Amino acid sequence: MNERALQKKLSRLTPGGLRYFDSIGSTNDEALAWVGAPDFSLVIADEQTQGRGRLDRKWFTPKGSGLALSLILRPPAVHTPYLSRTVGLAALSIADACSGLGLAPLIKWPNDILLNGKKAAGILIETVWSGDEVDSLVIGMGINVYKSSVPPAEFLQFPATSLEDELGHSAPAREEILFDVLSAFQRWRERIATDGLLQAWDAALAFRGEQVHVVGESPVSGELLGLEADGGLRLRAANDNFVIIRFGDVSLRPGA
Ligand code: BT5
Repeated sequence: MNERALQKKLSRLTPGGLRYFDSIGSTNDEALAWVGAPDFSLVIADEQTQGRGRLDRKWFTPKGSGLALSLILRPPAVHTPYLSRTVGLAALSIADACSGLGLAPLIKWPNDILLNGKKAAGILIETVWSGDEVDSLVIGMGINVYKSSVPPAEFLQFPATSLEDELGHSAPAREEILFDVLSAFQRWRERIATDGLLQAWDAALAFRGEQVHVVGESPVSGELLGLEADGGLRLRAANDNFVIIRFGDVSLRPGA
């Protein structure tokens, strides 16, 4: 991957700006520090040395192995009521790119993409505020493309995989996958206010109708029913109590 090839490949998507690094700490950190970045600007790196998950967990991106990118959005005011759906836009975009390769992705709400029950991608969204208003959103996406992107098992709480592992043959060049993810993102973004987005997101959820544990500040277990309009998750807990899980630093685990 190099900057010139990326510029050429992505030109049809007219990114607001593009910063490419052979190696970086975290693309999200670079994106957060990019003052005045235009809408749909991108930070991409071949390697991250301090890649971040949620709650200061680590994200593993060895050199030449996967996609580590941060997309900067400057949301227009009309999108303000729907910004909580942004994680769905990102998850569906990665899922669409996987489907385009003949894979069968599912979204482990809120921020993971699973292939065959294993994590192939994660999303980390961070917000830059200007007073009470959202100035920009940084959407970090880490996608395991080649086998070498999969961390050693002792590094993981949940099994991981890569596109190459699941395809059973070599994966396409990362620039191709990036193009597919970003063009899907642009299509879904136009539909952020629609029921169609929610339906597609809902249909892609992993563990629907199954028992899950929600691990986080307020743990709860129940049957996963589907999404709320804001992208929150609806569960049927014990005694037919319906529980809505809003976004936050929660993780799902399958099991009764
Ligand atoms: C995430 O957090 O899944 C969000 C990951 C976002 C990474 C992107 S890469 C570009 C941008 N720049 C950054 O610095 N970050 C973003 P979370 O749900 O908290 O999951 C983190 C957990 O996933 C870790 O504790 C590990 O167990 C596991 N993990 C780490 N690297 C992985 C990998 N490459 N593949 C699968 N699992 C991984």
